[in-house]
Amino acid sequence: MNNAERADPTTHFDVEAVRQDFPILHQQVNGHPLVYLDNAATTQKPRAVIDAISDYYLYDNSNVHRGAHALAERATAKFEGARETVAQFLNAPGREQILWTRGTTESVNLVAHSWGRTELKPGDRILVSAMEHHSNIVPWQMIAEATGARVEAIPVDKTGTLDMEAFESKLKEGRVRMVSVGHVSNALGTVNPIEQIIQAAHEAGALVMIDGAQAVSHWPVDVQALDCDFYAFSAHKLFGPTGIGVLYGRRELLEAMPPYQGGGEMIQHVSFEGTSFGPLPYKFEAGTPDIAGAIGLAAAIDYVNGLDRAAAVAYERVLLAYAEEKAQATEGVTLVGTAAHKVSVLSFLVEGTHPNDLGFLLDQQGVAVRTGNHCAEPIMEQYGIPGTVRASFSFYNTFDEVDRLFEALDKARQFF
Ligand code: 7TS
Repeated sequence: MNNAERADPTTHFDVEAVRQDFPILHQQVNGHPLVYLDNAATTQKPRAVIDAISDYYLYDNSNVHRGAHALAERATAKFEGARETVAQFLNAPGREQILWTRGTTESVNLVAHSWGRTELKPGDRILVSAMEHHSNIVPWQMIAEATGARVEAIPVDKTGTLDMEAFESKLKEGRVRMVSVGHVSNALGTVNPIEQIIQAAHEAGALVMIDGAQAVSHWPVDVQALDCDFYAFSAHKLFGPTGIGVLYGRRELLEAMPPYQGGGEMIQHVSFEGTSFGPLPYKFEAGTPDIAGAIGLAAAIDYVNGLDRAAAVAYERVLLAYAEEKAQATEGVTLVGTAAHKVSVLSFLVEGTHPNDLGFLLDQQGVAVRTGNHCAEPIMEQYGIPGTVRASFSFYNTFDEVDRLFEALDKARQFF
C-alpha cells in the first residue's frame, strides 16, 4: 500500500504536494533518503519562508521605526504587518498585545521577571505541571527564589495525564498566583485540558500562562476563546525561523507590568532626571528587533493558513495512530506517554538498548529522531528513566517514513 492509499480517505490531505514546499526534505543523509522525525525540536521551513527572509535582505533591509527613507518605511511596514499577522493567527484583540521575544523561553522569562518581580510576595504559589519543559520551570524557580514565592508541580500519572483532582485541590489550598502549563508536552505528546485549567485557575483568582511551543504547529489557537492571560510560542516550531518568538498578553496585565529590559526603542523620553517608557508593545522591545525573523514568521503563518488545516490535523492524527499501532505491535518497545489525548509525539524505550545508542544507529540509516530527557528531566525522573527515543511528526511526514523508522529500529536492534 502506498502513502495515499493508507491515508484516512476522510482527511483529503495531499502530503506529497506539501512535501514539495520543503526543499530540505529531499536529500540523502548517510546514504539514505532523509526521514525527518524531529519536529518537536524544530520544524523544517517551506520555500515561502526562506524566500521571504532572503527577499527582505535583498530588497528592504533597514532598521525599523526610525529611518526617514523608503527602505526604512518598507521594513517597518513589513515588520509591523508581521505583528498584525500574528495577532490574527492567535485571534488577539489587538496587535499591541503581541510582543516579539527570542522564543518561548524568553517569553516565559519576560512574564516571570516582569510580572513576577512586582507581583509575587513571600508565600505566594506558582503551579507548573510535572511534565513541563525546563523553560517553563527554571524561570519560575529563579523568580520564586528572588521573591520568596514557591514553585509546585501539578502531578502527572503513569500515562502522562495531568491529575486534575490534585490540581483543583492545590488551587483550594490558596495563594496560587500563577498557573503556567504547556498546551502540549514535548516529551510525551500529552495535550493538556487547558480550557478546564484556565477556568479553574481563574475561579481561584490565579493567572494562567500557556506554553504553546508544541501546539501552534498542530491546530489553530484562539487566545480570546481560551481566555488565557499569556500565551507563548517559538517561530521555529511553526515552520518559521529560529531566534524569534511571541508573547501574547492580556492588555491590562501588560500595561501594568514594568519593562523587562531597557534601551533604545522602548522609551518615550530619556533624561537623567527620569525616563518614561513607550506604549505597548514597544515598552517590552528594547533594541533593534529581529526584523527578518518577524517577516519569516509571518510568511510561515501565511503558509500554514494556506493549507487545509482541518485536513492537516486529521492527517497528523491518523499518522500518529499508525505509528503507535506499529510500536505496540513491536516486541520490546514500550511507549512513554500514553495519554488519551495526544499529538505528534512517539516517545519510547526499546528493551536492552540505550536511547542514545539507538538514536545514533537510526541516524546511520537516515532517520532523524531526538534522544535523551528532552529538557523535561523531572518527568523522566518520575518514570525512573534517563530519557527516551522520540519521533515527532509533522503534516509533511508520511506513512512510508513511519515504516522506515520501524525498519531502521529492527536493523539497529540487531547490533545489540
Ligand atoms: N516549551 C516546550 C513545550 C518546548 O517543547 C520547547 C522546546 C520550549 C518550551 C523552548 O522553546 P525555545 O524555542 O525557546 O527553545 N522544545 C524542544 C524539544 O522538545 N527539543 O528541542 C527543543
